[in-house]
Amino acid sequence: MHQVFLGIGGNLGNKYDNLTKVLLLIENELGAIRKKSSVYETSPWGFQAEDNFWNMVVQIETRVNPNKLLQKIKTIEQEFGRKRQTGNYSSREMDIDILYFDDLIVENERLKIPHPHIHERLFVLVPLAEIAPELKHPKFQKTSFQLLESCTDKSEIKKLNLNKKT
Ligand code: PH2
Ligand code: MG
Ligand code: MG
Repeated sequence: MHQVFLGIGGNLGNKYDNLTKVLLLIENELGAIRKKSSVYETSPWGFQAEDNFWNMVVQIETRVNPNKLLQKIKTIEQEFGRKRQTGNYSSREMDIDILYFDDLIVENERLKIPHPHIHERLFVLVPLAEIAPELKHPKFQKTSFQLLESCTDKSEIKKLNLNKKT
């Protein structure tokens, strides 16, 4: 079994419904969810857009290899009407990124693990440090907490209280 951390999120459509649905699809298609962060509202990183993102990080346990996992992820993203754009970042209903896959390092045209931008993004580091503060980045040899401490991203990020009955 492989331990995988996924960063998920989107800024189009019904973000609550989309996250609910993607968690089900992840459980059904990829593997059991072991840990789940809170949901964070985050401003678009690296591009301009009207709509904020909802982001979270999950830890799953899976049997499939990295290439197969990527293939399955793309199929799930398409369920949300995701259109693949080349070039710059754009708004989207759902994005699922492989952050870590065990302590594997993979770098080829199709796939880069660990995800190359983890250390630069609060929308990844904050939820990641919430569920796995001591997890070590296999390339930088730094924990999520240490990466968060040295991150220079100043984007807005706000934890949502989705279960609060007020
Ligand atoms: N994803 C991107 C680019 N920018 N910004 C936020 N806040 N959240 C994202 O998930 C995100 C982003 C590329 O995948
Ligand atoms: Mg992404
Ligand atoms: Mg992606």
